[in-house]
Amino acid sequence: MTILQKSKNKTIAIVPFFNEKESLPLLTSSLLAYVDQVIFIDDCSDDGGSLVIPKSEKIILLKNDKNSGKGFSLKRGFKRAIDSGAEVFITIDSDLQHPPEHIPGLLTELETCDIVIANRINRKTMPFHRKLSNYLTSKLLSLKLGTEIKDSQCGFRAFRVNSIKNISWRRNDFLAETEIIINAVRCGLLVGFVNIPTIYNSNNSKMKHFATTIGFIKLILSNSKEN
Ligand SMILES: Nc1nc2c(ncn2[C@@H]2O[C@H](COP(=O)(O)OP(=O)(O)OP(=O)(O)O)[C@@H](O)[C@H]2O)c(=O)[nH]1
Ligand SMILES: [Mg+2]
Repeated sequence: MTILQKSKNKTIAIVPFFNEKESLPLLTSSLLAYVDQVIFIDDCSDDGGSLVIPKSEKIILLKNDKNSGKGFSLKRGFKRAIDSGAEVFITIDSDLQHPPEHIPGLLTELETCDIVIANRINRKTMPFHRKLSNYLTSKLLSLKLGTEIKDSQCGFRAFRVNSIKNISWRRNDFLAETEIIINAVRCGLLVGFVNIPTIYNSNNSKMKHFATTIGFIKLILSNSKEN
């Protein structure tokens, strides 16, 4: 597949964002080289981020009434993408940590899987607490599910719509991305991984690190069938 060649299936990128005004123009133009449409979900940003998103028939902008979390925004994005006839979704963070030029690689891997998650390698630039959190939660999740989950927290993912459309999740925050993996694997879906570089170009993380890591661990250790 050449770099600008798109998947033959209708592919929609789903981009939840909160206060990412600086990143959105470059992200938008890069994404449109690889996908048919982009759905942005503005989670009540107060930096005017929605205003820098270009108006185009290839762009859908949804706005939450109040800050409702990444998991809630992903739910809205998934629903809208299904309604728009997507056959493949790409989820990608809006802070330029996930290079869109890796989308063709994710789509190639998706030919033999239901979900593909980008696996950040060479994590030298990742802050120590993020490295530790990612390492611990990925190891614990792999043990729980009996299959290797190389990067449980990475939000750069590709999904086959037919496989994922019946997978639901309860969390509305960052934990949703872990819950999606648990529910998908328990439903027999196949998860693949594609290596991408680790990019930390600024220190603007919005995650409450300690509380979120404890939340990930509690979710993974929970025995509830719904988790
Ligand atoms: N919808 C929504 N998205 C959010 C919220 N907070 C952050 N995001 C988005 O979720 C993505 C990831 O947020 P980050 O804070 O960078 O979290 P992360 O990438 O897991 O953490 P780092 O490794 O520290 O960068 C970014 O695209 C954010 O804009 C929120 O409250 N609601
Ligand atoms: Mg980030």
